[in-house]
Amino acid sequence: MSKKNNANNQKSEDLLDADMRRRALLLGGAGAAASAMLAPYSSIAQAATTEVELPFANGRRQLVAYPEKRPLIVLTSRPPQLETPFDVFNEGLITPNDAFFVRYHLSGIPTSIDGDRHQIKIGGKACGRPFTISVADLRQLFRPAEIVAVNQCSGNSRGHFSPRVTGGQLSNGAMGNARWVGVPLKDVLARAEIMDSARQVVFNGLDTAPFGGGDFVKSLDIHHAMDGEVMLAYQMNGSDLPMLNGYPIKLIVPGFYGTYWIKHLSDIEIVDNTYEGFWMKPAYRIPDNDCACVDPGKAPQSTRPIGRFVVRSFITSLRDGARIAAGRSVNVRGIAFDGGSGIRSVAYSTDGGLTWREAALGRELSRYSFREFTFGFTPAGGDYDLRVRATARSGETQPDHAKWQPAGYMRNVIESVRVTAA
Ligand SMILES: Nc1nc2c(c(=O)[nH]1)N[C@H]1C(S)=C(S)[C@@H](COP(=O)(O)O)O[C@H]1N2
Ligand SMILES: [Mo]
Repeated sequence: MSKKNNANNQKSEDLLDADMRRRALLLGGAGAAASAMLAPYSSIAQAATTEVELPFANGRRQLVAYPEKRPLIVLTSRPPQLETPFDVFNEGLITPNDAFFVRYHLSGIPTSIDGDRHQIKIGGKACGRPFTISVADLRQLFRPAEIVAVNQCSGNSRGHFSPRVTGGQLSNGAMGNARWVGVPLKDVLARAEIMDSARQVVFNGLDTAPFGGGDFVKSLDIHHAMDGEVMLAYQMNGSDLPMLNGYPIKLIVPGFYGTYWIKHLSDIEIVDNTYEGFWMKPAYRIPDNDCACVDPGKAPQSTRPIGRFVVRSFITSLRDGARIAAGRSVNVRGIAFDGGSGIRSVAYSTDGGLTWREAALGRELSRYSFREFTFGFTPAGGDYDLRVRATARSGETQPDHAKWQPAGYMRNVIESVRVTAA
């Protein structure tokens, strides 16, 4: 399970280690692991430790520890789709690598990658100078950039949709906040002699569809790809990326839904058209109107690709249904984030939204990060419906009533945490 060891093949392990040592010398002792290895499927899923009940129908899930992961909530095992238990978000603003959610679409996921030697191919019709670059070269030849940013699945919280929609029935744990280190995509593409005709950049990773169907391929407009923030990350929270989160290279698209954050990135194509492969169209599209929503049960008239996060906030220190002590002050904390304008304010209500006051905000790690908020209140006794409503610097705020769309993306209704004081 370690990124260096293949327990099944001592010989190749020896060769690999020798090779790694040699590379470590040549590269001046860079400590990064040179390869990664996951066990075969048969041994991936260890015995389930516990079960959890997510708060919607058919919400019973197993907690299973996958390689490099603590026990996480299993949505599907093939391909692996793992959700972060919500308590983790109260541990700190950064989501630990071993607790970070996992989402794949195709079951042909890589289980062994020689990290430093892994190559990314850059080409496409609107690329004047195609080339390949290794991860080692990315580390060596470019100035590293760093950003703290939330990755969130488009379908995070889909299981709470009413009326319900098809797709992975996730609660609120398909998100996480990490410190990413890598190379701005702009700096890499500066070597590609991009032609004036360039319209989009298309990204593919190593995973495949063994039973047919297309690769998971996504695209960004050329100006977005070149904005200096989109990044090829080789580090997550100070370590190599976990295999299941895209080792050795993941595309970071701050403020945009996770679908664009291609894992095990292997191909970049600069193209002169709008790429419309399956995962850009018809998949991952939203109603093309201001609210990205339709009346429940209706189909949108026209659609556009999903883009930036809508603003959200969550109380993390109290669970729905919690019992607290009457007459004693409680300190409530939580997190808020949006698609990159940053959080301007968080209001809270202890009476189900009748009256609101301002919560205190913590330090801003970045405009793309989880932002902490806190407030105190002293319950007299009885039932309390606690709500928080974040407002972004863009002016966007959270709706009182959940918006609906058939794919179950972009949920951001004001959440309610009901507690009883006695
Ligand atoms: N190669 C590859 N990259 C991918 C995907 C995938 O299926 N294959 N899924 C995307 C989706 S929809 C999400 S939400 C994020 C999840 O990132 P994580 O698994 O590192 O949390 O990966 C994205 N990148
Ligand atoms: Mo996703």
